[in-house]
Amino acid sequence: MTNDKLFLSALKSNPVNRIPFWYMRQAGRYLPEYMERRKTAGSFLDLCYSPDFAVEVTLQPLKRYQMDAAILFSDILVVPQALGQHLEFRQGEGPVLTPVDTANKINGLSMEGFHEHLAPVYETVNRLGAAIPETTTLIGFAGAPWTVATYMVQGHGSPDQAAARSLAFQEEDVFQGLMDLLVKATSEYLIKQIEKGAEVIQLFDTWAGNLPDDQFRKWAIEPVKKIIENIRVNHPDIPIIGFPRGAGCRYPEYIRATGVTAVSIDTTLPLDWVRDHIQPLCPVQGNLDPLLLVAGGPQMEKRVLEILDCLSGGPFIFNLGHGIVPQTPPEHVARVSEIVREYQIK
Ligand code: 1CP
Repeated sequence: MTNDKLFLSALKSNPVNRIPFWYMRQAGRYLPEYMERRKTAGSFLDLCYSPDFAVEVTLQPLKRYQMDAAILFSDILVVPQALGQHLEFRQGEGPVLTPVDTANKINGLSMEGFHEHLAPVYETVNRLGAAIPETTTLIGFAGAPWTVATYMVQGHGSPDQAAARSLAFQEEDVFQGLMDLLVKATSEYLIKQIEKGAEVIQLFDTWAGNLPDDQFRKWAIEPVKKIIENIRVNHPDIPIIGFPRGAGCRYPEYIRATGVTAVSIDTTLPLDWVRDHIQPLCPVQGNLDPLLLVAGGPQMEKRVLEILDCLSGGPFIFNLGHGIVPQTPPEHVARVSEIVREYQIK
């Protein structure tokens, strides 16, 4: 055993005496204290850009469940906003942006004022380093360019990301221009987070799974590979977790080609396949279905143990296969946390 924090040990494939855990979207609407703070802050974006509130909200789940990692409270869409795109979060509707779907509109985006706009986020990261418990690891994050672009081009979330996929097919050069800008912006954004104290980075590619394989290489693998190269120039050892959600059998190619340190796996991957084909390549994080966390009871508990039994023999971090949903009962999060904390590695 080393003196490393548990989560960092698992990311280095070092031995651990229990399985570290945290949950995607661990801060947010399922917590009454979050809803209370959002009300007084004004809006979701007001929370993201207020270091006082963002620190408080990041810490809320840790106080209840003592996860091994804290994730910066922010959103992947602050990056397009910092590039000059209009963004709002409407109650019950999710994010709404003014679509950038032509060469002209994409050329209207710029990095001028980018870091000034994001200064409150950097300040939050800086303060979190001192605010989290000593054994907890601080995760910084960004959306991967493909996923961020799907919102930028369409102007809102969509089940099929049709606007971005169409633009990429019909006007590849224009779309490439947007992706190049996102690679540059995201690299700089993450490097600043690391300089301010983020100890691990996670890149969320929520919509990677919808790309055909040639497009997956071009828009999910290539940009992430470049971002990782840019980060590693000055931060060669920073652990970077990739989450190419829905990538299925393309996970091994993604791991080899991008150079990620570890992957977060979604709910669809068979556990024994992950053990045999992914864990030999890198540490794995995942993958309880967030809707089982809503359901609770014996079904949830049985699955938590199945995941632990199958994956705890290799480098593993317990997590969900996607983010916590608002209707999740906090007691179920408490129960899963207890099971994982008490689990004896065989
Ligand atoms: O209070 C509210 O109403 C806002 C709800 C909310 C929260 C709590 C949104 C709006 N974003 C967040 C925080 C957030 N988002 C975090 C930090 C907190 C944590 O993880 O504990 C992170 C890492 C994200 C990342 C994010 N935002 C992703 C990637 C991961 C994923 O969940 O797939 C995506 C796709 C977004 C966009 C987004 N932001 C918010 C919503 C409702 C959405 C999704 C819209 C859609 O479904 O298309």
